[in-house]
Amino acid sequence: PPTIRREDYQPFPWTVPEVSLDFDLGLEATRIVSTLKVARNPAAEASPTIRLNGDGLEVVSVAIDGEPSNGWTMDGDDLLLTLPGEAHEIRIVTEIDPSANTQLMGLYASDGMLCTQCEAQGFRRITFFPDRPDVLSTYRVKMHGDAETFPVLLCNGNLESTGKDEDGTHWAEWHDPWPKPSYLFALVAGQLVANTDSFTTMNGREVTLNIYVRDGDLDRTGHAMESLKKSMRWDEETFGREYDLDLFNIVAVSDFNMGAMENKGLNVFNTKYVLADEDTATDGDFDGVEGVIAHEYFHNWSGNRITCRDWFQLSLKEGFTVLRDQLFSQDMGSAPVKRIEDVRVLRGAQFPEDSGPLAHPIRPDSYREISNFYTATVYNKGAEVIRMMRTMCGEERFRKGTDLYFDRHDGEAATCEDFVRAIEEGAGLDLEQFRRWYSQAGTPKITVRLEHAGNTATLHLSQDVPATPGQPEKQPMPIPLKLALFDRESKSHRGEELIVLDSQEASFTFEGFAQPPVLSINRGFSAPVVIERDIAQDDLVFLAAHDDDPFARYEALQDLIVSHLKQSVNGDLADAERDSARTAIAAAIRAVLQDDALDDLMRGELLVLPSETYLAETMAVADPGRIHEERQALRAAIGATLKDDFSALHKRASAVPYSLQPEARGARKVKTQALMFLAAGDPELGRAMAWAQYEAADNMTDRQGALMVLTGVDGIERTNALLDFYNRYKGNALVVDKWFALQAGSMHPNTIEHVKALAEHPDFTMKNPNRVRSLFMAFAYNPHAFHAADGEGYRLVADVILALDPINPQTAARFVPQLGKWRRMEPKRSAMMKEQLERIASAPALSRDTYEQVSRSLG
Ligand code: B3K
Ligand code: ZN
Repeated sequence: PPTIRREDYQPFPWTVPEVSLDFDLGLEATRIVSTLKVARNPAAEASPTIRLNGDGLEVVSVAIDGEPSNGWTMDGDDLLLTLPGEAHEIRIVTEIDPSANTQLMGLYASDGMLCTQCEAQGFRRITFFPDRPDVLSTYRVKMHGDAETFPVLLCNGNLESTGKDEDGTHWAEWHDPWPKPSYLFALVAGQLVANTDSFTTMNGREVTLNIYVRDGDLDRTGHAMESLKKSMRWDEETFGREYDLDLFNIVAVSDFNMGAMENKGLNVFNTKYVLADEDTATDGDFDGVEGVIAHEYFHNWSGNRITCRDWFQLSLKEGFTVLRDQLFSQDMGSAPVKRIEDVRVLRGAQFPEDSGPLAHPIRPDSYREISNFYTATVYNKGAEVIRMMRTMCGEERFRKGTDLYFDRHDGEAATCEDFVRAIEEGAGLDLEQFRRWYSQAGTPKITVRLEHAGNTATLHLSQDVPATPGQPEKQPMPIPLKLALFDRESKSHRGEELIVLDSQEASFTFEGFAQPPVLSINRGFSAPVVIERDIAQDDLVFLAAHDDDPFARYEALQDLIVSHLKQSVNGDLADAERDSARTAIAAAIRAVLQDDALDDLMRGELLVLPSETYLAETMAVADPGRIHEERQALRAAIGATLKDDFSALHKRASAVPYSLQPEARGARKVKTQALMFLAAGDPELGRAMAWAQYEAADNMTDRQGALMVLTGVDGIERTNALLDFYNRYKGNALVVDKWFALQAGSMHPNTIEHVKALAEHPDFTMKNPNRVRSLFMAFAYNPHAFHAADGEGYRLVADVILALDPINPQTAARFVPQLGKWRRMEPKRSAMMKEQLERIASAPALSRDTYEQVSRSLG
């Protein structure tokens, strides 16, 4: 497959101001009549040929200006037409079989209904079209279908008319007044019911809101609706963005490749991010719904009103929209806790990407399959890059920058450069050198040393941006670092400062310190970098107890644990040293348990041990087996030492009745964490308490937490709880997904056998992405199981990739990065991982998606 390059961008020679689509809907056969008004694009080099992209389509007929035409040719999957004049009307008929569409791109059947997914290049699987984001058109769509099979007919924009035909069919005509690229087109047809509400915008316009679901799911849509209304209000208040249609529809579908899709006026969602109630959804699931509803809604401005010129600019809409949804969630709940969670995601998913064979800048330079670039780098690092701009200029000036961006580029297909320039001018911020964050991949590593002499503290900083594929040499990046210098006696500091390290090395002096201060740096995670600090264990203990920046406090405790685990994994510790480090860590955790100034949500964050994946990431070459052993041993040691403290915590938290208020949510969070430590420190006690929590649970958070602990240990409680859970929830797909995921993500030593058995379970299917993810993604991201010493985990994941690739290449390719980590593993595992990649590479007829990921991983 050819490589597409950013520098080759050319505007499309034709404009398509108006599109009209006529759908004759059927699950097995849908006929589409597409009428395009096209005109020469004055801003592009003239060409008499128009290329209309297709993917697996056959032409039924073509007419130009009302006359049937045979003057077309195919170039691969694309349709080429020669047009003599300045403006023409093209009419094309295609017919497709949605029920055979297992890729879930384009128009497909899900659970008896029809729905679409067009981003990035799905529209070309419906009809021939210039399927690129810089061709903007207004759409008029007429949908016809059987009234019983498809009672509800939805499309983008406004419903203009409906009618019935004699033969039991009916129709609806929709018009979307806002010009949009084809990737934002959507339709849905099926048996659906709606939760209907309304929202009055800042200018007093009444918007009808509908959340469409399957009959029976309606009573689980309340949280999604509340989240939508909060998002609409927040975007008005925080970014001045008002909704721009009289109707906003959301539809939940159970077969979906990702979380959700921001189609204009008709967001299509994975049921996982719509349906929630206390019996079936955890607190984390509630947050997921709120965050994704917000994300898709915010795209209406950052994505739809202003879209991307080409797919290299994806972070323009995704990075910015992730930042917007993060800020929203910070405002809706606990800001520090949300920040810690977001950093954990970045470190768990993006740092490994940035340090491996698939590393790419947030604005990539080339791709073969764009679906492979919907990555943690484009999304989450993209959000961090814009967050740094906001940190450097402050909230108010940042808002001036975004106002200018929205104002200047409304209705356009823009670039990342357009965004940077608008922030630069609107906020009055020099971003000349900062643009390197868009072009250079790799996580900068900052080495930090604090020197003290006389009354002066001197901070020595240096940065190193590691080489990444295609980028051997790097320029220094501007790194905004928030810091504070603590006085040891008073345990306070003189105020937070922001410094920007913009050269390879720099020193900063601070006067008036008679005693050496304790340095707190990268507070709030002000830059997405790795900090290597030369700091004494006692100082980390000090910061873990006294830092007033919640993120920095969390970080100090993490650093304390990470540096200990790195040493013990390397076998660098004598028994006495290990004991003393464990004692120090347990003491720091006890301080967290006893600190009355902390709320439980934050306490819960502080209690999360660094993940095995993150630990592996901090080592040049990782031995996942050793990491697992040492981390588990530390958990057991802490659990044993603090048995009484954790038992008391569990008891206190268990007395808090269920609600969605922060206190109750915090209680549930620490309750399950206490169980995890107890189960490691005293398995018998942990098992008994987990079983009791399972039985007493009146909500999914407690029930799932207890079951998670039980699946990790042997015993009759494990069997009974798994059986009970399945029987209680069978038929509820989202909860059955949890049942699969808990077992696949388990700490149990036989997880791999369990996963193989579950793949034969009657409820398992490769056709449903949620189910595939719940079993196999959970497994692939369960380090101790995936990295089994005999290589069986690698074989299993390679088998999954090969079996899934012909069915759903997009989802299959998402498994490849785990095997792609082979270069960072100890030699035995490394060789086995590489062997599996080679086995996949040699398979015939790989999809473009999987082929690209495997070849980059081996390259
Ligand atoms: N924009 C979509 C992602 C589409 C992914 C296509 N492979 C959802 C989102 O980011 O909001
Ligand atoms: Zn998005």
